[in-house]
Amino acid sequence: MGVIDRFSALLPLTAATPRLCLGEGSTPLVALPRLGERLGIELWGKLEGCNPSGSFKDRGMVLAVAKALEEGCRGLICASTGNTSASAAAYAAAAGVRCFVLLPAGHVALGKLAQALMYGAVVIAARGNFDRALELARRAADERGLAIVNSVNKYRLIGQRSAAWEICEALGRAPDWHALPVGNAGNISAYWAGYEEFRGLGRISKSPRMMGFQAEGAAPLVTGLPCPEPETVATAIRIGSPVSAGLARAAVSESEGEFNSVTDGEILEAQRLLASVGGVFAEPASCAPLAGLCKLKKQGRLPEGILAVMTLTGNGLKDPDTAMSQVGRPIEIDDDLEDLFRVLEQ
Ligand code: AN7
Repeated sequence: MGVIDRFSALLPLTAATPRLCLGEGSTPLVALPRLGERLGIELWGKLEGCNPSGSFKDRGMVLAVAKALEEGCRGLICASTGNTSASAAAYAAAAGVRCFVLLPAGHVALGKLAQALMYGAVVIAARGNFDRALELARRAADERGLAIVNSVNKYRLIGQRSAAWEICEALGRAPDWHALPVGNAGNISAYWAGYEEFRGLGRISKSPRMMGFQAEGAAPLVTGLPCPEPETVATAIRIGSPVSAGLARAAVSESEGEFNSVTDGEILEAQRLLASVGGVFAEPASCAPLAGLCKLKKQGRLPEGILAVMTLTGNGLKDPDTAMSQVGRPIEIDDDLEDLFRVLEQ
């Protein structure tokens, strides 16, 4: 069952909305006891990399594309740091509509590029950053009658609320803290809306503190200043002027949460930690929250014993280059038992 069928009662569907589905949503919420012990908290990870295109984007994309089909669209367009394009391209393929994706040239992880091309989208590498590519996509959508499937499309964030609902259903409550990476700031806004909606329905009694983590080189919500030249190894969140900045600021202030930034070094260290101590391989952007929790722990600002959920937004396999730049190479041996024993004894 996908997001549309599982949450049909909570989504703006009509009889004419196609029940599009690639098996998105219902992702694992896993306890991370070894990491939690180090941090002195009860830590859980929502594995959004298990979605069909390997990131959380599928939750909102399925609804955005279904509604675009319902409205008779001629084609889809988006700008993307990579994951939105992979997701849009996948649902466009499944729905049989054309898809144009604008990517910041040279700054998209290899796996995401492979996905968009393989799903058959028209892939356009625009020289310039994501923020500029999004402006172009919005103009083109307006002037050429294409459906824009970035998070300026309201259905994207409505569909993304489903992750918060799943967490509440799985835990039987909301976490004390919810930590996630922030780029264009849509996801943190969607989670907050999802939690608040469940609180309004009496399904939870309290919403979590929303903790948003940005990369230091692309942290406009932390500094409060525009960031015209965003730069970070976490290319997914290499965004300087977040479209949903206002919603995200409201989410953080209403929930008494905060925005914070982490360095690229801290992000990469957290990526290795999550994989080697947690058993979860997530892409660099997804590791900003763990980096942030580690930073707060060091500063003595992480309350003991709280229940915290991190959204692990994208699969680690999407960015093999960044992963391989941090790890060693395999130990090569001849196909010989003595050779193998020498390694086992090292
Ligand atoms: C793995 O694909 O913006 O704060 O164009 O791919 O809701 O933008 C991706 C964003 C976090 C940030 N983690 O979420 C895009 C794009 C991963 C991401 C974010 C993104 P938002």
